[in-house]
Amino acid sequence: MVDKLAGANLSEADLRHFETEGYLIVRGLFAADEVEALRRNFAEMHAQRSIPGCFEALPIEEARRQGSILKAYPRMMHPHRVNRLSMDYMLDPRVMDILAALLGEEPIAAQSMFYWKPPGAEGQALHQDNFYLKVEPGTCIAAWTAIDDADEENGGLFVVPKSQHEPIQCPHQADPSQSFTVDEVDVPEGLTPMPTTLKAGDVLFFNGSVIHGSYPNRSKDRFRRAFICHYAGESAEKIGNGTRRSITGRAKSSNGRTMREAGRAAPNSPQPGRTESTYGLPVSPFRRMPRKRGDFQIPSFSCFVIDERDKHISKVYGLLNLSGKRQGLT
Ligand SMILES: O=C(O)CCC(=O)C(=O)O
Repeated sequence: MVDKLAGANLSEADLRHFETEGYLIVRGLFAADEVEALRRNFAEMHAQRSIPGCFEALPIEEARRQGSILKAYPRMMHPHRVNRLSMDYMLDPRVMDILAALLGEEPIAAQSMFYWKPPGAEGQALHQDNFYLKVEPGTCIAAWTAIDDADEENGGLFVVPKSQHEPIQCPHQADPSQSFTVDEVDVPEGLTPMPTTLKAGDVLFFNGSVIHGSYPNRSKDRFRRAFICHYAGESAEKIGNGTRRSITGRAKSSNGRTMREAGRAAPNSPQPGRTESTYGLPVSPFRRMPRKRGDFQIPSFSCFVIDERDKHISKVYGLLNLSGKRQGLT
């Protein structure tokens, strides 16, 4: 356990807000010159047009021809793996201290992303991050840093307060004219999506079960850039398809914490198409099912965990079909 408020510059009321509402906005965590450095940094990366494993951008005219400006400004995945500044901001002690307070333990960085969201771009339909990150036990926390002022007009983020207590839903098909991703979840009865209004440099933290998303950027000329990182507590046994063994030491922050990155595939976990793990244990057949739309079941809750003997075991928590019904438990 860490002392919840040590170093985080949060109040007891902030912690209570995060616990009861599922999110917390920290105003002005990053100064204008820091945000400007991030803007410049990502503009330089984007000017390269392609960084394997991170992004590949089409020329603007071709993106328009294909019907989505986002194809010229795709989200960048895991920029921290190829870019020092991204790593520095993902592990920034101000962010890590707040996460430690919110999690009640040391954070582990799981992934980073950069969103451009130019005028006219689609949004990202409502979803829950832990459906994808699969952190267990517990959940992940997102730190969503506004790189531009973000509001309803330019496609700022919506959160559904109090949805952190909701189960993880099986998504249905999103409207492709509104969302660049295909998944969408429902807003539970009695809860309401709330728009957030952020200034560049503000950071929105939210629980991995919180339903959130965004709508298209309806502005004429305002990009809505965001640097988004996801974290888990260090007691997590599983993140994505990785297990403890894939959580490797990566960096030390200026406050002396050992930071770890958990985003890569576990060296010991089975790769697609393989039928057994490196321990020779059988891989759940569900893992090898293609994830397809239609009447297909998706293996969203099948995963690998570590038992007390530190061996991988396959454990199927339950299959969900696309109407969101549980198909069975083993
Ligand atoms: O920034 C957005 O529009 C959506 C980002 C998001 O939902 C996420 O990172 O999980």
